[in-house]
Amino acid sequence: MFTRLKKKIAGSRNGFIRQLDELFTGRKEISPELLEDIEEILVMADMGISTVEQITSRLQGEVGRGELSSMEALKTRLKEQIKAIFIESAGAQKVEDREEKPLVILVVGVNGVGKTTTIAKLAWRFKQEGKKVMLVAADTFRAAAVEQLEKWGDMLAVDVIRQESGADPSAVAYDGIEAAIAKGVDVVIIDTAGRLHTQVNLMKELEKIRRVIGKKLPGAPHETMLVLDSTTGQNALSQAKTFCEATDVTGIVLTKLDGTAKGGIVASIAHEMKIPVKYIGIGEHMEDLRPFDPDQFIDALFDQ
Ligand SMILES: Nc1nc2c(ncn2[C@@H]2O[C@H](COP(=O)(O)OP(=O)(O)O)[C@@H](O)[C@H]2O)c(=O)[nH]1
Ligand SMILES: [Mg+2]
Repeated sequence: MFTRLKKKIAGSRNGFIRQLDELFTGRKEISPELLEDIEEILVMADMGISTVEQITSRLQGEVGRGELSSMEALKTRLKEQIKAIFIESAGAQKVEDREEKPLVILVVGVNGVGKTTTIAKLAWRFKQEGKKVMLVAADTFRAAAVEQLEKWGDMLAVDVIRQESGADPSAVAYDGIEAAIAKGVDVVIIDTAGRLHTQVNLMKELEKIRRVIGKKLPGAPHETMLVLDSTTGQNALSQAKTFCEATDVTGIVLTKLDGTAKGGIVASIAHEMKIPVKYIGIGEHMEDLRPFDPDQFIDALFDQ
């Protein structure tokens, strides 16, 4: 599993991590210029300026106090600083460990980020754990979206609740919760359209879905997962801000980390949103959705 993760995020490892390594091997002393160069590489890797400033100012402090005497020590501290950012934003309960039944997961995010595929992968994970899963096609805006979810439902042998395209998403969500309760389902995953028309409309649509779900099953949705495409870089961050203002996001899924050399976006999102990154997507296979593990991720990134 670790080897596959390493292989899948090779883009970032051969990208900004290699640049850092070249910097560390090419320089003899820890100078202000070296710290500036590190800063530049991290910013270019989509880590975001405020995140990078936090990291380098801490490193600067340690250098100033004479606590970092070798390049190796500096590299280790850099790794630890990035890991600390992930850990600061984590802390929330794992989705898999939640005990609500049915556990209702609402999946939001703009078109094309990987919501529907992520839902299929989540369904596969829960099924592996022996749980009964149901999918709800509340992305009623495009007929193809409903068909795509149904196709996954067939492949995974999971029920999909749908209505005709153009139906009210909250009505489909309501049907879904009702069916899930009736059938004794363990996990319900709701796909949404996530049109970024206007902030107000997005908010209204998501709030209506939530309200309707909560009416049928108090406390639901238990998780609202925002899916972001890591290849869109800082754009993903601005989407995160929009969605977090519009609704109560409890976790983030960062997809397509196999398709970027700028894995720094994970740290940027974790640091600026203060919402845990719960899963990462590293490919098209079912096993390519992984619960986000900061230690493992950092090791896979830095270990050559
Ligand atoms: N390489 C890669 N592709 C992904 C990943 N997640 C999703 N995709 C692809 O992204 C495209 C859009 O996904 P889709 O689930 O339809 O996005 P949606 O519009 O948000 O529902 C599809 O071609 C997926 O196969 C990932 O982690 N890695
Ligand atoms: Mg979709």
